[in-house]
Amino acid sequence: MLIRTPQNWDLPESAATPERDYLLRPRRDFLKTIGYGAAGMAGGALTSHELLATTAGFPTRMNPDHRDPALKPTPYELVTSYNNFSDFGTGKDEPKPNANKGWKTEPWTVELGGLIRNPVKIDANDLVNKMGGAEQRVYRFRCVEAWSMVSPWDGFPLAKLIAFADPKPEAKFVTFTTFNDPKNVPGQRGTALDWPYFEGLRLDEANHDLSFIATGIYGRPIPNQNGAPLRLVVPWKYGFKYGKSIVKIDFVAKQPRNTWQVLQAREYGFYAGWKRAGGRAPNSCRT
Ligand SMILES: Nc1nc2c(c(=O)[nH]1)N[C@H]1C(S)=C(S)[C@@H](COP(=O)(O)O)O[C@H]1N2
Ligand SMILES: [Mo]
Repeated sequence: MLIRTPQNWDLPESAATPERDYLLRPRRDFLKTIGYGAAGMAGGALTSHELLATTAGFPTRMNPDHRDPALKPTPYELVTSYNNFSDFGTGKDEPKPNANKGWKTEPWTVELGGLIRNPVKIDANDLVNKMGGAEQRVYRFRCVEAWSMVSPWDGFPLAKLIAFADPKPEAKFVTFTTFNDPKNVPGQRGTALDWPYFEGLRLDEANHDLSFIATGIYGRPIPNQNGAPLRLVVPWKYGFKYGKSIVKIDFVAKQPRNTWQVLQAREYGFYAGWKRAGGRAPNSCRT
């Protein structure tokens, strides 16, 4: 990861999507609105590729406990076109075209393993249904490169998945292994990172009410470039913790080494908490 000078991605409030355009309308109206060019939604209708992402759980419902009016969402078009997904290129504009050139994110299998009583391999859509469907939460997230976005994420609390996996007492950490397909994904044939991209959380942090598995953005299935069909979101930590396109979740006894720590341990730690002393999680989504 290059450390870059701050960009102007901290958008002025005037550039953000007005709340009424996505929060207060019935979902079907909202989809119509975003599909046909409301202000702040330059994206237009869904492409066929976008429709291939995991679709279980939609339409989703806003969780009012995780919708702070002070957080003004970044427009859909920006959230889904300015990306960090090194597997598909290091330029912010590369993941969107490169991850939509035939890379298949459905069907998709996720494996739960390690120190748990319910090891399982499960289809991503079946997993969402097992988790009771999807809800929407608005979180800010920050990249260590000094830019941030506010996204309405759809998905389910990671704590639900942990309860389903049923960890044994020896399990103290959770790891997230993301997909590895060097044959079809050129970036993964390079040596920029130690593939596959790999992240971890302490079990109690993973069980925190804010820790989330996202399967959508703005009420739509999550696009490939944002980590279809499921990716991690932990709003009090930096974006590099948010492993995208996860294939395996393991429960382990010892603190693992995450991808960026392996590359540059002095700059990227394991906890990577945003401005929070001791890496502790906040009580609300306003981070
Ligand atoms: N598999 C994978 N996951 C990843 C990355 C990556 O390169 N590969 N980059 C991380 C970084 S540094 C950030 S800031 C976020 C960016 O997520 P976004 O593109 O959806 O905004 O994804 C994280 N997850
Ligand atoms: Mo990042």
